[in-house]
Amino acid sequence: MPAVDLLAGLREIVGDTHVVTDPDAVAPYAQDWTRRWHGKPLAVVRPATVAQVSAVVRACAVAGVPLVPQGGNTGLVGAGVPQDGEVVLSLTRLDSVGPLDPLGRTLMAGAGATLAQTQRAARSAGLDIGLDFSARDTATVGGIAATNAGGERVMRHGAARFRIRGLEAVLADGSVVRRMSGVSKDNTGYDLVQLMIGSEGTLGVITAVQLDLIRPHKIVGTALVAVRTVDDALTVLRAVQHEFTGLEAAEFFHHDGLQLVLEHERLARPFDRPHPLYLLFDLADDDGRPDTLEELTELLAGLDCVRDVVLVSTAADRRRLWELRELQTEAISAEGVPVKLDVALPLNQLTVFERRLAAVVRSVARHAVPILFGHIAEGNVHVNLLNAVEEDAQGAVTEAVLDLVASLGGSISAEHGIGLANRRWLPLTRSSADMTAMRAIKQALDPEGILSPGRMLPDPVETRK
Ligand code: 2HG
Ligand code: ZN
Repeated sequence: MPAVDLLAGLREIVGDTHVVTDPDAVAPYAQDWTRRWHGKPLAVVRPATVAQVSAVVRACAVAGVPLVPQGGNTGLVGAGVPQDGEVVLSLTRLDSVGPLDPLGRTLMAGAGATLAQTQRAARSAGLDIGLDFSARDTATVGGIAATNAGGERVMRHGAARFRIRGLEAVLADGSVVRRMSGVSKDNTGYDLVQLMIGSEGTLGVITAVQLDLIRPHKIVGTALVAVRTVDDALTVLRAVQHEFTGLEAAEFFHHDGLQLVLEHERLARPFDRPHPLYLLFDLADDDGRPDTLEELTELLAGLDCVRDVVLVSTAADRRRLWELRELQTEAISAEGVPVKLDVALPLNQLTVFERRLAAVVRSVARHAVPILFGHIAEGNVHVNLLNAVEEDAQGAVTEAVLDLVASLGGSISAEHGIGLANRRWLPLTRSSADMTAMRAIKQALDPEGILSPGRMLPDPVETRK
């Protein structure tokens, strides 16, 4: 079918104004947040209901034109960015939130609802989503499900797949699967919900999500602890975990990243003098002990590896400390387009990784500046490399770092996904049996390759070198 016929068909389904082809209007959908991934889509289509999504998918399938689902476009691996000629299926108009079931502790949300909207809805009922990260005002729950997003609360509440009880998705032929009974025990056949989660738009278009709510603990204190090494940070973490049960989040960043945040965001320095590494954590009131903060102060004062501490308890002070961590992504992007890698190491290999990384990067990109930060409890390091995009044009820098990660038994994608950015390196940590099984699933659910082709799975002929 010629492109004009497809566009006419799409206009009939969603209305003229929601088939966008004007280049200026298309631009925000055609490029990712980091400015590294972009393409020229045939059109951006903005359906408002699952029936319209289904009809759009069917029309694209009949025309043989591939489509890429897109939520808030905050992804970092190019999974939701169009390649030339594709249709962008924007889900932001499916933004309903509710109903909330306080008894079964679930919250329904359309794929286009933002994380912040669902957080507000859950909190107004004294509950929470158990998921949080800095892109909360833009990232959508459909994208969060499609990428199995992680973030800052994973150590306590798990990644997205642990926080989602059910979902609705449109398959490649336009049919709709809906598993949203809310029943928390359900062993009825293959778990299509979990299969869709983390499939990055390659197996289906997620249109709605049923979130599994938690009863939040009150955060009594947030600490920023200055230490020298990652091992020191882990020592502090273990000591806190040994003494208290309510550790809610544990993050780390280095002095160079902090410096960028302070410069770009014009924030006040947390300590009088610089330190090599900072551990940031939230402590919740699980133990119900009246003197938790005093006990924590005493515990930290007794640890030799602690060089300095800021311990706060009010919401405003806590936010100020968290900004030092959460604004790293923006501060780095303000410096330039980074090569972004998102890896996880076994905790006992974190120090080795950090120690070897600089030399490994320097061997392929002499001018690269690595900025490391992340979620220390999961060994999740966000490796941001400034001044490295050119040397990475053929993937040399990425390959060097991911080889190191794989050799240390780590994961080459901890929470951002595979998308376009990492697909070449999937076989580094996935066996040929794994790859064959994954290809068979893709082939079974999307035989014509309509949904996000080329994302996640490398072409069979694509080799690493
Ligand atoms: C975070 O933890 C996000 O802030 C983004 O996962 C990480 O910018 C990054 O590399
Ligand atoms: Zn992260």
